[in-house]
Amino acid sequence: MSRPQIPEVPVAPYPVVVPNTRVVAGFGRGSSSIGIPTANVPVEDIPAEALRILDTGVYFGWCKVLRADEPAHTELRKDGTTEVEFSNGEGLVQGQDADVVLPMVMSIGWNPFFKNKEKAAELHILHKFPKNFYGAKISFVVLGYVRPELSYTTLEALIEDINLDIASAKEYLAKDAYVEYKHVLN
Ligand code: ADP
Ligand code: RBF
Ligand code: MG
Repeated sequence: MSRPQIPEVPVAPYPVVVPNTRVVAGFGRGSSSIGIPTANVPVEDIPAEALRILDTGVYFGWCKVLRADEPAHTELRKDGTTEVEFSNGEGLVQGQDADVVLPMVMSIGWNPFFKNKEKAAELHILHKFPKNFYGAKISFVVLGYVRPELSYTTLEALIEDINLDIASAKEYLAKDAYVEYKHVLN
């Protein structure tokens, strides 16, 4: 696929800010089948105006995870198969993993490769976390569009494209004009 050119500076309609949403459980495939974990956020939590701009596709920007002051508990996945431990971000280090602005790539859509029946919004954060943080709060700012969501003939092809998305995000988020928007989350 030829990839759309990403502008040197963020241009309208970006930045799109989505404050104070929550990390929920998806199907659990990100880590297990792809090796790329994604923090899923409820699509219903994304304001309608933001969702109009963030049509389906792959995006990049900054995010911030905040520990939620709630007791740890388990929740059943939406498909009812497994229980997920909601630690709410307990165990994340303040200023290192939590309450710090981190780079991310994001996918919004129907995950055509997996033929999902529900729209998902998920962020892969370019950071090594010490543990899962289901139930934590998360805010993010989207600064640009990378490509449309696609179906693939193989899992390897999907992974290869996600790795190219990550490389693009790293390249553009290193530029001053993109770094400037980190403050939006402070
Ligand atoms: P699910 O389908 O439930 O979202 P994933 O396999 O995508 O399952 O795993 C997602 C979880 O992994 C996230 O909710 C988060 O708690 C954790 N996680 C660990 N590292 C990362 C990371 N770098 N980016 C996003 N989520 C991460
Ligand atoms: N899924 C697709 O079916 N097609 C895609 O083009 C696609 N692109 C993605 C790009 C990024 C940066 C990320 C993080 C995920 C993408 N996914 C895509 C979603 C992937 O299928 C999903 O993360 C797993 O199903 C786990 O939830
Ligand atoms: Mg996920």
